[in-house]
Amino acid sequence: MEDDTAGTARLGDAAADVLRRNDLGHLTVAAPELYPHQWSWDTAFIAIGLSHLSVSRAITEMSSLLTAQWRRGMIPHIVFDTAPGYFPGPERWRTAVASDAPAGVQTSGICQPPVHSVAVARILDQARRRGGADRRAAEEFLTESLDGWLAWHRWLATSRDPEGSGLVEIHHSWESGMDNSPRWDAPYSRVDAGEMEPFTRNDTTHVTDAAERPTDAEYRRYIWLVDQMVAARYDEEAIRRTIDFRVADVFASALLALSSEILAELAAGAGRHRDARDMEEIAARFRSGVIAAVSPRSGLAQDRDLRTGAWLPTATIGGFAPLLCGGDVAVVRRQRELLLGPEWCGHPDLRHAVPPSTSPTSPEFRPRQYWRGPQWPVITWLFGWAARRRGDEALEGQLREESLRQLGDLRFAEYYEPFTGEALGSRSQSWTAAVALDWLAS
Ligand code: 2M8
Repeated sequence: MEDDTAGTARLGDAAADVLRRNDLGHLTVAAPELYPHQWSWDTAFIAIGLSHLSVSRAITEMSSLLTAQWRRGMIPHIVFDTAPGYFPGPERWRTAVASDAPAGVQTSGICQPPVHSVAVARILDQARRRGGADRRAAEEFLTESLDGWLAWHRWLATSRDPEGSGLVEIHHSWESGMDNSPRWDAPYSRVDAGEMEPFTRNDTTHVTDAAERPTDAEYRRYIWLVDQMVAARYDEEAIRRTIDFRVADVFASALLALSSEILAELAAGAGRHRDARDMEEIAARFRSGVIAAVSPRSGLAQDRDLRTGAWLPTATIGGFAPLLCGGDVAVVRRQRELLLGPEWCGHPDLRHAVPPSTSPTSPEFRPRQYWRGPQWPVITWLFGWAARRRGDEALEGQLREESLRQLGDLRFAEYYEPFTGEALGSRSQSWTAAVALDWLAS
């Protein structure tokens, strides 16, 4: 058997190679065929990986994303490159109807979870460790980009939580990043996609088995919602009045709390104390919102369907939101036990003890289907990183070790079948390679 050092070097080289191959110079595509553009939250993870290869390239990645920021602060979920073939492309998003879409760049009209300040902080750490020109470049980048990140968080905290509930409202499951998770089944059951302009999906042609992707019925609803947002000219108030999908997303809320806490530290470090206080307030509000959403029965945090007021109790990885943002010691302790227990990472049939996207004991669990059961290396990383930040090195160590074993297949899959360890979805997925690099460096 190969010794550890050789295995580690091989994994690091292969991961770096994926990022190089997916690099268009100013941005890294999320995956070579399936996702030939820049995605918002992928970018943050990719930049973390890149920071181990080149601080300046990591900065370019984040800067490119910021050039696509909408004027009121939203960071769009896709920044389109010129590659054809992804659906829905700019012609369906029609963002020119919006009053605040940026000029000179084509984007989608929705957002994704806010993890960007995690990347900015990580780049800064790396750069400070290296010193010299890297350090200067990263500090300059922070000064230049800070207003953009602050505007993004303020937009989420106002436009997406106008009533101050402490939970982020989403208008499409693509905004959650966990597109077809069973988290959204109940709200989607109330989305009745009517007459619409016809469309052709491309995604299913880029995976071995179309069943690894969302169904056609799900896609009809996805596109229906896009069309509804276009009809509302991407005006947030009009969208809230007219759209068929309005859900409070507990996972995105936890990420906003965590990222705002980090952004507060970054702002304070840059001498921007008023902004730092604002970010601390946002962090506190969303942390409370997440903790208030925890079901005392299951111990998991719940999303909420804002059209009916119903809490959504499905047992998915989204329920572990408090492990990301903290806020209640007893809740975090119970969640840690749950995560390592037999319904999750400790399930006896798992090939690798990392969190599945849906509990294998849940009736909604599907081991091969996208966000309905497979394990996502990027999500494992997120929980490991948050554990370490909380001082829980034991949990981080365990997730890191198991994740590195999973990534040892060198496929850098988008997701993995939890029982067999089979690579599924796209291969050479950028964020998977990026987290491999970061695990190796930590
Ligand atoms: C997946 O989502 C896109 C739509 O945004 C798609 O299926 O076409 C999700 O896994 C999402 O979280 C991810 O950011 C994106 C690119 O990796 O792919």
